[in-house]
Amino acid sequence: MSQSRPVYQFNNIIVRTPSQSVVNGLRADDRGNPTFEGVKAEHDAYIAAMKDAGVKVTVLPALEAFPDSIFVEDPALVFGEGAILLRPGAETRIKETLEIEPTLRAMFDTVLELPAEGFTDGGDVLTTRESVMIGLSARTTKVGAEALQVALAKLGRKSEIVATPEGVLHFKTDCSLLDDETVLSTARLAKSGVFERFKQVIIPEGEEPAANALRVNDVVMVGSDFPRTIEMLDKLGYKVVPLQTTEIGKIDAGLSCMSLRWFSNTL
Ligand code: CIR
Repeated sequence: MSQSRPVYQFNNIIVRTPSQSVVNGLRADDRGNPTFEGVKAEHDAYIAAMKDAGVKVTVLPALEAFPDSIFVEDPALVFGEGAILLRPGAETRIKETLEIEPTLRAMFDTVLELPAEGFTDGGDVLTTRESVMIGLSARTTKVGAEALQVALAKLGRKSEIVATPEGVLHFKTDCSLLDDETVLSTARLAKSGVFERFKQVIIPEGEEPAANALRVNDVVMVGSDFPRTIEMLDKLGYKVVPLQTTEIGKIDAGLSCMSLRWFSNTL
């Protein structure tokens, strides 16, 4: 289904306050624990930037039992037309879905569930104007991705299953949309040919984590630790909002992970 409004236009987001346990969040390589205060400061700045970008922010309470629950993007997928409850592929995260479910049922008329087999993390899902791209990864299995395709079809969304580069946590770890026609991607992901129908802006070598940027309305939020990416996007005419991601970066997270975003006609 193609929509009339730009895919990056949002007026609603859900975020979750970080728990003290966030310092124990999952990570592939240990570069030391993030500090709670640092994560909280980065999260607070993110919420402020979202409000500045014109979205209504619903803030859910911290969940001490779930260190990674600040990353609300992974247990669900939301659109104006409905929400889908996902099945995160990390054992410590799968029950985050049950925690976010009541909020989604209260906010959306349609909430779809996936069958209890296979796994899908929201971090592997890139919503584009023409289709929803689902990246296979260590967190998203083929069975999970196919089940998600069935749910997406019920919401009238076309989808496609694509590959995530080896060793990369999520599909969106390595890419984000800059606008309806343009994708920001690492060279390693672009090389797979997955973005041939898009204009592609390639991340400067050495700044790969900057690929998880986030276009919200008029602005592109980008990690402030990535000056060459910021300069490149600025020169291309994007209105860049640098946000610190140093602490959440230690637990393999970027900017898309911290919110569920949608456009509601009934705001
Ligand atoms: C995890 O490994 O699940 C978290 N430490 C990071 C999740 C990042 N989420 C995302 O990219 N959507």
